[in-house]
Amino acid sequence: MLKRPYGLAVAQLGPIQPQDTRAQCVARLLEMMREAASRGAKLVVFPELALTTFFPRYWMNEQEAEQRYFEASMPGPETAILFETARKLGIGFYLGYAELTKDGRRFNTAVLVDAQANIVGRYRKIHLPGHSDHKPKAPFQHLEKKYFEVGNEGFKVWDTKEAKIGMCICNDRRWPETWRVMGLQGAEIVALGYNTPSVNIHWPEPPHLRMFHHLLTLQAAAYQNAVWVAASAKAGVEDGSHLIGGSAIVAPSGEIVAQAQGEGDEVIFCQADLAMGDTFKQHVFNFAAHRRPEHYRLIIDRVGAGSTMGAPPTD
Ligand code: ING
Repeated sequence: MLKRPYGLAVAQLGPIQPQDTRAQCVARLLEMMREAASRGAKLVVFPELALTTFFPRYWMNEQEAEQRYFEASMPGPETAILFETARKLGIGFYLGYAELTKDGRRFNTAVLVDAQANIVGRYRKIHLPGHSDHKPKAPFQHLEKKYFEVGNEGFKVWDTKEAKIGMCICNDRRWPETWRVMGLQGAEIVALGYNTPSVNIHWPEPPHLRMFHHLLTLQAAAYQNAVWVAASAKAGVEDGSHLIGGSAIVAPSGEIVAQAQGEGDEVIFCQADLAMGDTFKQHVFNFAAHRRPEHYRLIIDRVGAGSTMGAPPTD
């Protein structure tokens, strides 16, 4: 018997083509939201930038990007139906999208919406990968550093009715600090979306490593912070560019308990027991009992790897 059952769903999106409209995309999200609710999910996690094609692969000026790919309000005219349907179904959701703020700032953002369709939390992506310059020789660009500002609201955890939920986005998952900051706030579930190209434009990385590193980071993070992880891909071939699938739900044990089978629209589900996280937090990852921050200073004080080498013992 599960002590603290929590129905957790991930809705993986297949490709969104540049010519696809937001309405077409929202219709796909709604269909998966309904399936998630029918399977008993309390939360369904959608991908990063879930309303449009992964536009950072294109070079354009910021104004054109804003006009075509950013949301000036959330909910907006085309996304309100997501909130209304969530309230009717009694299901919460995580949605990633390109945020244009009232004062004209641009972030790669996700919102956490509760079962009454209230936005309980917002996260703005902090680890922006890629570059801001035009690389005409590259097969495609990765211009998140051009189109988005670094998130200015930190990594937070929100105390929803049944679980403490944190959020991050895509590249954030590769950095242990992301997870530890949420672990130190008592996160029980971390939701994230991602768009991960299978081709590396910087060096000839073997494609199988993309999936390996994706799952490795989720499993390590889940275990080392005793959290449930729900990770949702936008997957498949968008305008000729392939994005990995591999949407997954990972338990605090580090074990993958559900994983997408394909690269299309697909809902995966797990009746999670949040009590598993409690067990790991009480024992092996009892932060208060075992962590020694007095020896961790370099993690805060230093950005890049430095050259201060250790000296041999003197006694
Ligand atoms: N995408 C990729 C990600 O971090 C990437 C970019 C892939 C960077 C592999 C480094 C290595 O999954 C986004 N959107 O961050």
